[in-house]
Amino acid sequence: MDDSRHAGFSTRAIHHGYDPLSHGGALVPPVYQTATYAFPSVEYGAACFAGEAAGHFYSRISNPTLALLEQRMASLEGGEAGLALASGMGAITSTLWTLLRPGDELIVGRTLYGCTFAFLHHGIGEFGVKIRHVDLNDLQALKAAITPKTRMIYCETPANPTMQLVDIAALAEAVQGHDLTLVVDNTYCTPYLQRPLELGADLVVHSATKYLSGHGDITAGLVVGRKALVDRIRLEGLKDMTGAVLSPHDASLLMRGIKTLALRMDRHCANAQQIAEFLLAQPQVELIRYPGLASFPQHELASRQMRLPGGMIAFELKGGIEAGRRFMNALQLFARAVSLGDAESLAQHPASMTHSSYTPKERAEHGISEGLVRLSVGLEDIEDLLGDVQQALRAC
Ligand code: 4LM
Repeated sequence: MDDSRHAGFSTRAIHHGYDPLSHGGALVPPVYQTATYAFPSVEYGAACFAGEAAGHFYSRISNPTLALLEQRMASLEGGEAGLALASGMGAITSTLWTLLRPGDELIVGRTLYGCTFAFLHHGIGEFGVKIRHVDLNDLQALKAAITPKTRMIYCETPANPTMQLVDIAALAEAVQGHDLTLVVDNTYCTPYLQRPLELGADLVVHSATKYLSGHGDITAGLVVGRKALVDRIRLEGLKDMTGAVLSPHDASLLMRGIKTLALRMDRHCANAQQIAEFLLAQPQVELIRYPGLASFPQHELASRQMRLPGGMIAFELKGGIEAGRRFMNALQLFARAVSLGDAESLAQHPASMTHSSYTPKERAEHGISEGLVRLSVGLEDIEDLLGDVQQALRAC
């Protein structure tokens, strides 16, 4: 089934853009493991380089296996075009290096993944781009922060690791008419749970290392949005600046993961909801942030913006960082590991791991408490996961 544009989410995740009968009947798309491409003539090669012919000419720029992945992801996110890259950081840096210039201003959400924060403050921020953190749900503060030099607004929702949400539709409406690009990191949700482009964002970026691949065996990144923007990121950011190229073999593994995305996300969310409800009822728990709990401050927004509340939980124990350490060290089924979205359940400590690129003062300013524990709830049997959390809590 090649023309699956109007089919359902999972049908497109499995079939979009590929017809086995055009590939010798191969049910699974072939892996074009090639760096370069033979031209039928000098003139054709020159036309490819001039952008006048659509053919592939070097795999740093495009490759048929990646092109299929890009087309499929564009369909799932509801965007015109996609771009596959070697990691989430490859996607983020290629996008920002392309769209920002010295003197430009960038407004970002209050909290971001640690390496994104480091790239802003110690990377592009040192090349003349001014970074302002703003609570993007405070539209008055946002409007006050926008200047004629503001070229981009960038956020994560839910934010890693605080779980704070941004109302994407309200944000897009508030910045309408300004000459800027609204970029949303959709890693925590995937297009199965949330589609920022349909809510008014211009670009979506992903760490496809997480739920999209789903099996913890590759690093990958994606950008999706309007073709003109994505083409620029391909030809400037990826080709000339970062060179963060995804390997064709990893693109094939990523497409394999995406086929089961909806099934896996349903299970991640169902498991996380039960663990969150269990934790909420425990006397040792000081606070818990999970969008599926009625006590979550943005529960109504979560129900409106996300199909399901996701597989990530942030919580803190009454005993603070020491109790958190004891809890994590006592876990037997959850692995103590960074990353997220794998079949395996993972637990990590943002202050000393994923967000250690913030100084303690910066963590306090950006709402990341030292005792916060982050869970990426996997696909195991819920009874086993609850049993593990229960026995680890006894150690606190
Ligand atoms: C982690 N995260 O949190 P690559 N955007 C978001 C992320 O969470 C990440 C990236 C981008 C974690 C990695 C160790 C919201 C990463 C960066 O790791 O470059 O694919 O993605 O545990």
